[in-house]
Amino acid sequence: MKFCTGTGGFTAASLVAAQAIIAGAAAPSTSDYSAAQVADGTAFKNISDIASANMQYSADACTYESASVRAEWRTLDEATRKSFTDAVTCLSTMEPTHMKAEEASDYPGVKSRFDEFVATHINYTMNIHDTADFLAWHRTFIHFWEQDLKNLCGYTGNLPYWNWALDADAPQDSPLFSGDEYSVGSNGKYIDGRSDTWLATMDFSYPPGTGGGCVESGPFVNYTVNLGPLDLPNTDNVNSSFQYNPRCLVRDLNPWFTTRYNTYTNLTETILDNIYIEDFQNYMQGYGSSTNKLGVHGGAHWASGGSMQDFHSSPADPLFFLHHGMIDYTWVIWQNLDNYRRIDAINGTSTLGNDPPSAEMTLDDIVPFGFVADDQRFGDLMDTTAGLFCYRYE
Ligand SMILES: [Cu+2]
Repeated sequence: MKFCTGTGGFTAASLVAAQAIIAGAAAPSTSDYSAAQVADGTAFKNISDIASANMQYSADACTYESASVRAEWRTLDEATRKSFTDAVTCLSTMEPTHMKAEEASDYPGVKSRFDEFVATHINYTMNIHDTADFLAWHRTFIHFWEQDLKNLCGYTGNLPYWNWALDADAPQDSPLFSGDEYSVGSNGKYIDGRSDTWLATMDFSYPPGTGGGCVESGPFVNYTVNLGPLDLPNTDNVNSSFQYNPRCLVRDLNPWFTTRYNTYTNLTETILDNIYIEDFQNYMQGYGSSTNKLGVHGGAHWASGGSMQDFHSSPADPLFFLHHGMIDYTWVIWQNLDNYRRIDAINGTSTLGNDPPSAEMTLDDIVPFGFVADDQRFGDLMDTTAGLFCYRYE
């Protein structure tokens, strides 16, 4: 077990650790740490350790010890990284498993098992973002993808995640995108001479990133994206949701976004400064704030470029699943800093921005997974060490 305790030397943090494991004690807040500890990742490491310690007190069939461990990409050995990307390629070249023959004409762009995930996300986009089940739906979506990598493609590891805070200064220099055979594929080929992009929905312009073209080297150099884009600025979007539009995988890693939205300060404040689920989920997605317009969730989507910027078809880039691993990890920490109050905390309806208006969701609602898997009861998706799930992060 690679669970390590803090490096020591910060008494405030050890004090917090001692308090948080007492049932019902308040979760730590930013004021328990210095600004330097928040900015350099020390506070994040500490709250991750506290959340892990708290998880050891739950006594389900799935225990802390038996839970599978999801680790950050760069900590995996080379063989595990390679077997992961090989399994992704397997999924993207495998026939669909859930779409019925008579449905194929309605989903012309669904050519693979991987595409069934993309199509399902496209189908439910307006019911899984800025809704009560944003976090739970995406947790479950990446879980089923991880299960397919294992069960259909022989992957023996666990879903890795991308801690973008480690790369916030310069994501283009991240080891994830080195482009060697143990990376998640390179950045896109650099395209010169591009101008700033006006994002009307966000009311800001952003500069071009460090790539912009097709992924040039590494595992996904021959990968084909079949679906989308539906809502990219400056791009020919498809005319219908499931249109067949085969093309290369595009990336455009852009520090303009990560330096604003994906630093350790952004990440740690997301967890510590939002006590209520409605505030936590809004802050993470950038809703309801004029200063945090994208949140850590939107920030890393926009910072990646290509399909990852497309609201509907973003799972077309395998990087989506590593990013959403980090989003889920962030939620796991938030939940387990005060698990008595937070494991089952939900708030909101089932429509984006409650438009059109819909009923407040409850834990008894059924959450749909389309071509991915059977529909699930919302309340069964809240705890990563119960029901469908038995995993934790380190
Ligand atoms: Cu999504």
